Amino acid sequence: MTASAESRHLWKSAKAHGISRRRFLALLSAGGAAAVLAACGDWGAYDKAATPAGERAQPVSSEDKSAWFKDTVPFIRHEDKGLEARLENMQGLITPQHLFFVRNNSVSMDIDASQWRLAIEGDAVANPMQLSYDRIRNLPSRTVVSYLECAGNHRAMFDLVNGQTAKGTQWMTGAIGNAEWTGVSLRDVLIPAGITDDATSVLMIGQDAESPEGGFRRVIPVDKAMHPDTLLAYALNGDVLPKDHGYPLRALLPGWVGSSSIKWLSHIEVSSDDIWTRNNTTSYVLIGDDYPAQGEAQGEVVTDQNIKSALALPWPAELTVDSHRIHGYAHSPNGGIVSVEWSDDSGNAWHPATILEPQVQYSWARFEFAWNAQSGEHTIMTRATDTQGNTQPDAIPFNEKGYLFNQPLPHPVTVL
Ligand SMILES: Nc1nc2c(c(=O)[nH]1)N[C@H]1C(S)=C(S)[C@@H](COP(=O)(O)O)O[C@H]1N2
Ligand SMILES: [Mo]
Repeated sequence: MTASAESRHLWKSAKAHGISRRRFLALLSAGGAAAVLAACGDWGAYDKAATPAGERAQPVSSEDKSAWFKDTVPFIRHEDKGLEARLENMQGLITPQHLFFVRNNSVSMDIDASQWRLAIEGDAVANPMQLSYDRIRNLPSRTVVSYLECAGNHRAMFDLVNGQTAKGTQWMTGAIGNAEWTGVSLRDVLIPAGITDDATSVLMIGQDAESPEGGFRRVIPVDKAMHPDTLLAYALNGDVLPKDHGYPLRALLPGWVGSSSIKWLSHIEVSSDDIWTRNNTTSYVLIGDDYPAQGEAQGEVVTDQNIKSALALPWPAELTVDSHRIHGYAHSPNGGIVSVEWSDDSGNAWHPATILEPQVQYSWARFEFAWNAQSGEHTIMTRATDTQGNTQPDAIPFNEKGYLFNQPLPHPVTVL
């Protein structure tokens, strides 16, 4: 078929499905033939007939119940807010789900996937729709390997290393994990929903409750939303996404602050305007003398993470007098890690560590080096550099909520 014959054919079927000429043109310009076909097909209709989305799922927590589903023994527990991973428990590149940290702003949700729907709406979609779990799992799938890190990972170091306490969960180095995520590209649902040319922001809302705004939420710019590796994930390391990590569906934004990877996702609002919510005005914003306000935010809105490295050792660590294989993890949102250096004399002399392959996509890198432990008190520091030449700075300015601490960490080690 020629292009014009094809579009005549498309228009005929759109008209037969009660779609106006105006809406047809909007669909076509936003998402091409795929968007028109989706609007004609039973795509929307199928799922719209079902139970409406957004019904409150049951929170797990009550006075006598735990806020988590998973066994909390392997973790450092921060009240009901966080299960911090111990990097020293991790043996390889991929973090198994039972060692993967959890960060909840309310509690883990228990959602019945057969009742659940993902609603896609807003003024910048021509064809709002609701998708069932089965429908989403039927779409073309995509897998990415990526680390996921809380913006507040290393927050305790503002106090421990720089002597100034930041507000929030005092995470050490374990608010991070590295996993294989499988789902669908967010763009593959936004296009059939008829995302329009003037779409600016995409707000994702989780089904957890109890904040004044409703479910936990984060707005992202349309470019990040349309990146093929921005996922709606239903699987973690080849298994069904665990409840603590957002079952049935979560967002996964490689390289971005963990808080943008919304768990128990139930609503996506596509808007032609900027959207300001708690999580881009007062939370996940760098607030401090060095950070000017941005839009309605009280400082600089945190988007991507920054380059860091940490040792897979308890803090403080105890070792015997011996030669040890010391290992750890380094990661950057801007591409692969090209070097990690270590120092055991407060950063006077730096020595190269070995970077271990593979570093797939947005994965973190493993590194290791041999260290000849002599009895006494020591600190070991590490410093990573990525393919773009970003490296960990000697000092970073304070911000009130303690995000993005990435100075080299002076890891205390006692050798007996
Ligand atoms: N719905 C919802 N999504 C959420 C959160 C939340 O509390 N509710 N926490 C966010 C934060 S702050 C982080 S760091 C990551 C943690 O993901 P994980 O618990 O799967 O490790 O989830 C994000 N997504
Ligand atoms: Mo977070």
